[in-house]
Amino acid sequence: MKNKKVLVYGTGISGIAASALLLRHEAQVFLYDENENKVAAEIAETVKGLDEEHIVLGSLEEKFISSLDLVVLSPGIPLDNPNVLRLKEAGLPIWGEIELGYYFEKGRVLAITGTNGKTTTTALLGKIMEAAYNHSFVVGNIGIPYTSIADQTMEDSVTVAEISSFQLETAIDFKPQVSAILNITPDHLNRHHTMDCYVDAKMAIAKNQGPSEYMILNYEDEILRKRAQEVKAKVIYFSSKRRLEEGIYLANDQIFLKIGDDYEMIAKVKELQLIGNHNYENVMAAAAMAYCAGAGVETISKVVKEFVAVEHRIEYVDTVNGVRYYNDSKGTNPDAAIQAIKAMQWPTCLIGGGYDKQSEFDEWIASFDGKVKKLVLIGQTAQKIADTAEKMGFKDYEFADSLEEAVRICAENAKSGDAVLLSPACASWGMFDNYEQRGDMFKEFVREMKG
Ligand code: UMA
Repeated sequence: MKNKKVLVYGTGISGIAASALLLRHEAQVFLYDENENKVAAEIAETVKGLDEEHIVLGSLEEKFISSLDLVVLSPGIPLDNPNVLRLKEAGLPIWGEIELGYYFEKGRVLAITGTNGKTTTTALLGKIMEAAYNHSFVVGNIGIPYTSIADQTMEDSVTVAEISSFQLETAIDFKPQVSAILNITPDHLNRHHTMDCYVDAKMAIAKNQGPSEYMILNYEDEILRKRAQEVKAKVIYFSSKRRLEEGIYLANDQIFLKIGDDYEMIAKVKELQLIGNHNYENVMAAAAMAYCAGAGVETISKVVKEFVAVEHRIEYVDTVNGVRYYNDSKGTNPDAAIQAIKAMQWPTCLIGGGYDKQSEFDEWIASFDGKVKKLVLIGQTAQKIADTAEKMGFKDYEFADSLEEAVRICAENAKSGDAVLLSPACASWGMFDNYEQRGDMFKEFVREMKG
């Protein structure tokens, strides 16, 4: 990278970490953002060694483009963005931030993707690796850019990476020792345009793997079972519905691992702190990945039993006036939000709506199944969801102008013994910076009510 002139595209956490990494390796970095209202001096302060002259905002000049050697894209930038197309036409290599991290990787990588459950599975696998090996890292879509640690990796370190479909679009040589796709249901169709393109992006996690690597797949996901035929890695399945001849599966409320000569019971589900069938699938995927990466069954079994839910994913907040409040801000698509509704065992006031990713909400509303007594809608998709609710005969909805108002409406409608659930089925963008901020604000409003 020394003396290479690199354009780092996007000034979010990926762009900041990628720029710092490149500067440490003596590249000539230009950090770029399309948003011309950003303040160059403020951005420069986020990266050690980067001055204001190396921050580029707004449009990109042809002469400047032709002087570049490499482009590093943040995951939020679509490949059909007009600027990206210009950079490509200029013949520049376009690397994703993950690819740049991988370029500096010295150890092994275990990578997880899927529509839902990625963060929980990544966090759990990270804990197993921490218990099993001396040096491990947890990175990626979970909120820690790969490039922030990539040059600290060692020959004997293990990097556990949550990788989104956005990040996989720009993977080139990225090759995990063990990969996993947990499930695939429609999501991010505004970015990928078609379901086939979305599935292709996810499958790219295994494109460089060969017979010495492993891929863990959900046997109950028909798309994945079909696409497994094209995988060159050794495929190991998990299933929450049937006993498998080889793989990891749930039977009689116990998780069994049956791979090669090993046949072990990993845990009884009542020993786990995680609840819900989707979480048992996450545990099975993490356990299978850990096993294929060489961790011992005893360690796997111990850590999966100790592991507690991650923040913003069906996270219990508090009980106020007898009403339980749950934060599922990470429920950013209908399928994830359905899992949260399934986990509720009480009449529930639900807060939904947000950024429009062109999802359909029929199945989400069908999953209410008499359990949701009130739906409070916020954000760009509020009217679309209301129209779907009307179509499906669900009339107990109301609109709110802010999350705070939505929490207040729920509190007024919930009785002692009920639950209030923030599980929007939509991304947070437009109203919030990210889902963490949305979840944190929800928790703050709940705490204010409690006084
Ligand atoms: N920008 C442009 N042009 C565009 C779009 C964005 O210039 O067309 C600029 C914005 O002005 C902004 C910057 O790009 O300054 C933001 O870059 P980014 O959106 O890639 O955000 P980061 O802060 O770098 O965070 C990204 C991931 N964000 C997205 O994929 C949208 C984070 O995932 C991830 O945690 C982080 O990298 C570290 O790897 C978040 C996410 O929402 C959690 N992911 C989606 C999801 O989980 O559903 C995929």
